[in-house]
Amino acid sequence: MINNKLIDLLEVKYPIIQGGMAWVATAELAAAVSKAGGLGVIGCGSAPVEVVKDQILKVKEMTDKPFGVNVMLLSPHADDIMDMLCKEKVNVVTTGAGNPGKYIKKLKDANIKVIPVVPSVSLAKRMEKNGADAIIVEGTEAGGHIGELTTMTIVPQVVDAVNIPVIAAGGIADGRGFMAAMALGAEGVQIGTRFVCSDECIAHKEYKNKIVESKDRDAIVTGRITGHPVRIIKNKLSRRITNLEKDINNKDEIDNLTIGSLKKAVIDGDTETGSVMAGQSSGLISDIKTCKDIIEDIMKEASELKEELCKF
Ligand code: TUI
Repeated sequence: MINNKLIDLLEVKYPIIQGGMAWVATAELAAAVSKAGGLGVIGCGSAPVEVVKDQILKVKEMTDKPFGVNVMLLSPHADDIMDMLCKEKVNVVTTGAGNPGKYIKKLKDANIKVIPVVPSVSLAKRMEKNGADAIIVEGTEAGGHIGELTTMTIVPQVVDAVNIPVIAAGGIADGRGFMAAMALGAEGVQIGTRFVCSDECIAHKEYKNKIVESKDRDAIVTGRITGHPVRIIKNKLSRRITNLEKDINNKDEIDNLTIGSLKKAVIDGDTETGSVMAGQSSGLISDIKTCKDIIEDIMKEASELKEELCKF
């Protein structure tokens, strides 16, 4: 691919960034994606600094390719993790669930590329002003903690509003989604859920199966009343939360129900009372394959589509 700003910025073969999903995006997944030519990303979630550092060392042992770390800004360890990342000189930091403004200068001084995930035009503009190298714009189709706007509408608005490269996220799982994102003006994509259903992902097989088996309307949103909307696959937990959401006084009970629920699903394989975070693209995913096959199939489908679309 020629003239792609994201490929130049990240020094990767393909403009595909893997989502930094808590518990799921371990060293194994990040290394596999980076080896396959994308940008693998370790997801910190709420893990303490030593755990994240171990994961970084593990990826460095597995590959010389560039990789990134996603810092979830609601984590109590975010400050310490940022300091450690500057020392470890990772290539890229992506952030989620908050405004990373106060960390950008320190990361840039350590020669780290900073790519915040944002759900809106205003935050994208602020991040560009603060020195971000690129922006991941995540639509509400994504899994986990989400914003309100769709990928289709927010990506082109951010493309028009900033001059740094824009990466589209939310709902992208195949070559069609990739090409749609490029048509909206993105320089690349971030993909999460499709990579959960990979051989290298350490998530429990029941977690992967739950995504593979899910259909178009199964990835629903819980937690709107708590102010932390989270997209998960429908199950016993989601039904319980949906019921509790009928009464605003149940806010604390809902928050308590979600603590530890992601680990329960990802690690223990309890996909009924655990939280199976996944995006709307779950309905598009019907198999588990290697990260290399995922990436190469996306790029092959995209390049075939390019020929098709040139007819118009
Ligand atoms: O961060 C994500 N996805 C996540 S984080 C996560 S862990 C978690 N679990 C339960 C509750 C909360 C978090 C699971 N999935 N995606 C990136 C993302 N960032 N989506 C939306 C945002 C975001 C939201 C508000 C980014 C910035 C922001 O700024 C608000 C402000 O401070 O101005």
